[in-house]
Amino acid sequence: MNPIQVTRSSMPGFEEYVEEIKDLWKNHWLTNMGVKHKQLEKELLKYLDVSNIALFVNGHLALENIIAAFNLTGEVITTPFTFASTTHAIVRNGLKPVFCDINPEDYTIDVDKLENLINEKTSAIVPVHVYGNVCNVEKIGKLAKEHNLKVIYDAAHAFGVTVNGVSIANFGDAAMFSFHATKVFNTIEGGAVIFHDEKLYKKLNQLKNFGITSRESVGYIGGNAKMNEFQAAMGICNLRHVDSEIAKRKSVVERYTERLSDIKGIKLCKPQRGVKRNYAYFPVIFDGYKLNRNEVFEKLKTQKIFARKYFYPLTNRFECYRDRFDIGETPVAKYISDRVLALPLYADLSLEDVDRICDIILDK
Ligand code: T4K
Repeated sequence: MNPIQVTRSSMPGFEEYVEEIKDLWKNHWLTNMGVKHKQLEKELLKYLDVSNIALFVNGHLALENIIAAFNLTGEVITTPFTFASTTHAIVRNGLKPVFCDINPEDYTIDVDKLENLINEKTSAIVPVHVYGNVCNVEKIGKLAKEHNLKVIYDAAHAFGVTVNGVSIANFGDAAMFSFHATKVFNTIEGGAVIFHDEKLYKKLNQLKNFGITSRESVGYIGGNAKMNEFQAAMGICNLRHVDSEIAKRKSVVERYTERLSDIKGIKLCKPQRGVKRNYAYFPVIFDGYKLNRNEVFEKLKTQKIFARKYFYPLTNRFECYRDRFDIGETPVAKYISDRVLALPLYADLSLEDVDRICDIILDK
């Protein structure tokens, strides 16, 4: 049996990609906001139904740069149930992360615990649409308005998600998407920031290009975070197929749901009302099941099936943060992180393989 990894990159046909990159041999323009970059920007604005976008070499630097662009100070409230990137992006901007717990239903920030963490030093909230589950955008928006805070969503997992017909990208002051190889939509490595204030376009493009503001002036201490033309070309191709890839993921998720629902000790995420999903991840909680999360993980591994403990450990347990910040009490996040397993999910995962994975979990 071939190994099954937690995910597998979606790719266009080889010929399709080769056709897309052919022009690059004509103009020899490979990076620094070239024609493919411009084309992808335009197509993504349309696909995501938004007004402003800046592309980046990866999602992490997209997040770091949008945080930098807002000139935030002091404390930023976020959740620890996420990939390292979210917390690192805050800390690498010289800001202090303040950890809010998550809610036990969809694992996004617990809005009932959020307000207590806001003080005079708070400048922003960075909530995570984890697994593509949508945060309580209304309540977060209301609190942010009352306390004059910026909201930057880590929407790394949420490409293509809509809420009551509105693109998830439209909420908050900005939203970051990851276009990493493991995501629903990929540009190999890549990412983007969607934002409301159109003045940010120029600044973000300068920040990602060493802070260069004109031929002979450098206005910001920027880095290099530009998406190159080969990445953009991959994005142009993958965007043509993303809806059918999401549809294929949907049938994988439906099969898992059919097989694993109503089993004592196994909990699945419930679909959220009004949300059009992208089926990015399939997290399962093992709580009181005959095998615990680690046992299921190991059992699958013996059959060369590599599920992943997304997200364990919590970022507020990372050794690099120990003794540096108040890691806070986030008991629900800890509870979920100790019990969650992301099962393999990708467009081309066959339903036979889904059945095999379920049979192993269910001891059939
Ligand atoms: N915020 C959140 C909430 C995120 O989850 C992430 C990234 C970010 C921010 C930052 O965005 P980026 O800067 O990455 O754009 C993976 C991804 O590398 C990472 O993008 C992702 N989150 C995270 C949840 O998962 P690892 O360490 O698990 O990756 P790795 O190399 O173990 O790959 C996992 C599986 O994916 C492999 O077993 C097979 C498959 N795979 C992997 C690669 C690299 C492919 O099929 N093709 C590939 O090219 O982090």
